Amino acid sequence: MAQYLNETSRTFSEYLLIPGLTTKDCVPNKVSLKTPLTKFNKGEVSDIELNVPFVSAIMQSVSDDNMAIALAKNGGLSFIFGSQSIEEQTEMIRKVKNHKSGFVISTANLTEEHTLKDVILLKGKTGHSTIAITDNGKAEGKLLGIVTSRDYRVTNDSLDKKVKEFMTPFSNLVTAELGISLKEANDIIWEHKLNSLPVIDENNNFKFFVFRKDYDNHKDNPLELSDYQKKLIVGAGINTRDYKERVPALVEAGADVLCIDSSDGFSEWQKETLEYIKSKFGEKVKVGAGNVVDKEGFLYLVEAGADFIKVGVGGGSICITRETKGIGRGQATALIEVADARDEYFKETGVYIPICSDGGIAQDYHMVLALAMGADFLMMGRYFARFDESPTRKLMVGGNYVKEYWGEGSNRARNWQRYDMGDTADGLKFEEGVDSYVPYAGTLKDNLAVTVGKIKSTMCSCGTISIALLKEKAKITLVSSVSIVEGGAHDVIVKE
Ligand code: RVP
Repeated sequence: MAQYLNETSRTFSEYLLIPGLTTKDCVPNKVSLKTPLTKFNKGEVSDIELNVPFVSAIMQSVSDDNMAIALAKNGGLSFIFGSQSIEEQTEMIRKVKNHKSGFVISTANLTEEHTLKDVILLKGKTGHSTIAITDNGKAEGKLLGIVTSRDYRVTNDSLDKKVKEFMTPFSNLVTAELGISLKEANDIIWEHKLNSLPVIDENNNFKFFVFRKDYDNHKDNPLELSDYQKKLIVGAGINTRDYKERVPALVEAGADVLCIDSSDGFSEWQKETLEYIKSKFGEKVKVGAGNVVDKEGFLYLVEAGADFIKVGVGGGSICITRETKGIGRGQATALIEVADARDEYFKETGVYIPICSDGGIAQDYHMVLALAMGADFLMMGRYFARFDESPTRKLMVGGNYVKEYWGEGSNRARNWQRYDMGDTADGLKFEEGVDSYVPYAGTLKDNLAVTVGKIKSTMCSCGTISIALLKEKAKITLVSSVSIVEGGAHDVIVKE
């Protein structure tokens, strides 16, 4: 006979936190949101700790290299989507690992033999008015000069004039050597009244520009998540099909952590994938697994070697898995059970396996609830899709700016490996996700600052200044549908 669970499957909106004693030293600027990403033994710390407890979803419409750079600079981490070729995904990883704040790899480059017409066309195409002139016209060629709009007058000069006749030649340029810090580069820019400073290696090969206007944007990222070489930390999504080729390529490209991406992770495919990775690379390659929604699924993947476990089936904002397949569990209920299993496992073995609550965060306060219920960090798609840094188009719809956001199980993404049941060879049999818009919200940095501010304030109301304390001390209550009405503005006419 089927087993019936004596529970109602619940979601975050059905709970609230009860304030605890706020002591005088419990103020937002003392709150730490540091949290472990991968497993560790009692008394030790995780090899990777996030500075804010957020990771961006493994989705085409959310996590590319641009998002990964922005999020790592602000203390979180992106898992670059795996539903693309191995070459494309590794290229994105390389771009994140090679990123140096404030050091820009030039995308507008020409040779001396190009003409003023080429300069004007390139400026129109790229929007950049500073063009590097190199021996091969590429960003990594030998630097011969630069052209800026101060070097020519469109009204007077012939369009056929060669670049070498009007560029500022190398001999007249102030340059800096590779290895210089952003602060030192900025000092040179000010001292010589420059707008841009080319950085070159010992053979005069062009490496980067540092721009005057960028310094202020880049100097202030105190939460930046970087490795021992000061390179940004980045993750990558993988699947249970091509991992024998994909994983070595991602490791070689510098991915810091991997995650098997699946809507239903309680499977032998995941076990095999984990075992393969651990036997080939040992503990130096970190890999998360999921998604699961109960203790059984959690323990299965932990025993197979997972470094963290992702929780959630069917709760994503673009996800219709519950409607189409009838599988899933309320996100809060799933999380509470898995967190309990994680704590029990820790008590028995001394090994702490971080868990990630994935999907279904619709309000900022849901984030604190998820952390209080035991999540170590949260994966979000909709939240990040709204920002400038997400890879999708920004459009005007019905008088408002929106950004596109589509599920990995939608026809648009066609990520069949994520929904693979072992026999799917050539595509999705049915959709498990939708194609949608989300309201455009501006920059990641600005939005994250507000969200983090709210979380810290709630944590202080609960009398806690760390995520570990929040988990230990939080008092959580169920709310009735009537009291949910009481929680919003009610019985007043709200002014527009
Ligand atoms: P949300 O943050 O609520 O937008 O949810 C994002 C999560 O939804 C992802 O991390 C993933 O687990 C899930 N997802 C992604 N695509 C789909 C789908 O097409 N059904 N679901």
